[in-house]
Amino acid sequence: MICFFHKSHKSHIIAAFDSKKKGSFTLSIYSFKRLSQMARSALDEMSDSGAFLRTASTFRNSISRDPNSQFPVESGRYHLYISYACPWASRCLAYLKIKGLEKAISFTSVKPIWERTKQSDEHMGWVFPASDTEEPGAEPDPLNGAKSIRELYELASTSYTGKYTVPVLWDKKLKTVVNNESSEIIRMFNTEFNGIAENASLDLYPSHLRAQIDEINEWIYIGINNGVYKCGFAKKQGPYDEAVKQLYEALDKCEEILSNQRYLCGNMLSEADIRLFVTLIRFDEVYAVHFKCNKKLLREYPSLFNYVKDVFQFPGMSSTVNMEHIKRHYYGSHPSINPFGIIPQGPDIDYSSPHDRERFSS
Ligand SMILES: N[C@@H](CCC(=O)N[C@@H](CS)C(=O)NCC(=O)O)C(=O)O
Repeated sequence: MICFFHKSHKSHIIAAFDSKKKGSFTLSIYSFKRLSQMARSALDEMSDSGAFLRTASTFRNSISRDPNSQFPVESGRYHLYISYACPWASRCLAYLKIKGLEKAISFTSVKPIWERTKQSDEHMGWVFPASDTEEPGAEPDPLNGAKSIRELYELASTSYTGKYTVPVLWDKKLKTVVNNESSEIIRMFNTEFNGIAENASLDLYPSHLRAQIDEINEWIYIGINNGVYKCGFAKKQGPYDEAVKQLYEALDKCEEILSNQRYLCGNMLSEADIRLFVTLIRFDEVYAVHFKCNKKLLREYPSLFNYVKDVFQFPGMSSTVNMEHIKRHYYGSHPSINPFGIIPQGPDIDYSSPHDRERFSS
C-alpha cells in the first residue's frame, strides 16, 4: 500500500492506494482531524474508521559510495540510534551486525519504556538513560548528550513536526539525521559500505532476486510487519477482524513456502527473511497477547517456528534480540492497551534450541 498525503489548512487527507487492486486508486480517503498537527506517536495514527494507519518517514537521504555525495561512506562518521524493542530499528541493527559493520558504524540503544520527553508537554517517547548502569543494554547518548530521540530530531531540524521514531541514522560530521526509514537504511548497509564491511560478500538483495524480494516484502509488510500493529492498535472490531484475517493469510502463506525451502527466496538468506524475522521473533512473546494476534501461535506453525530459530542462529543475529527490552517496551509503553503495564511471564522461548532447517541445505 502506498499513502499519499495532501496537506490542507485544517486537515490531512490520505488516499490509500492498494497495489493489489490495480486501478482502484482512491480505495479509501481518511480525514485526519487528529493528525492536523501531524502524528506525534503511533498511538495517535488512527483513521475515523478506527483503523491504525502508519505515517511515512521524513528524512530520506542516502549514504553513498560516491565521495562527492552529501553523505559519503566514511568509517566512523555515522551512528545508528535504535531501540532493541523496535522491529524496524532491529532490522537495521541486524544488518549492521551480519554485514560486519560494527567498527565502521557505532550504535546506541535507548531505554525500552517510553517516558515524558519534555516537561512542557505530554509527549511520551524514547529516552536515553542517565548513565551506563541505569538500564542494561541502553546507554546515554554519546554524541550529543541528548536526553531523548525527540531532542535529536529537534537538533536536525527546527521545523520538524513528525513522530520521533527509531531507527535514526545520524551523521556525526553534519550533526543531522541522514535517514529514519529502516527499509532504506538496510539497503544502504547492504551495498554502500562494502568497501569497509567485514562481511562484504553477504548480499541480501542480489540483483537476480530483487523482483522476488520486493514482491514478498510487500505482502509481508501489509499482512505481518504492519499487520500486527493494525491488529493491536485497531479501535473498532471491523478493522481488527480485517487485520487478523490478512495476518493469518500471510502467515499461512509463509508456512507453506517454508515447508519446501529453507528461506523465503530459496536456500539463501535474503532481505525478505530479515524483515520477516523481526516480527516473528516478537510474535508469541508479545503480539499474541498484547496485540491480540492469538488465533494461532508461532509455535503452532512447525516450519515458521523452526525457521525463526534458524535465522536467530545466523551468525550475529542473536545479539540483536533483547527480549527483556522487547517485552518491557510493548507491555509498558501503551497504557491504552495495557493500562497497568503488567508484563506476562511466559512463554520464554529458547530460540537457540535445535531446529530442523538444515535438511534443505545442499
Ligand atoms: N517507518 C519507520 C517506522 C519506525 C517506527 O515506527 N518506530 C517506532 C518504534 S517500533 C517508533 O519509534 N515509534 C515512536 C512513536 O510512535 O512515537 C521505519 O521503518 O523506520
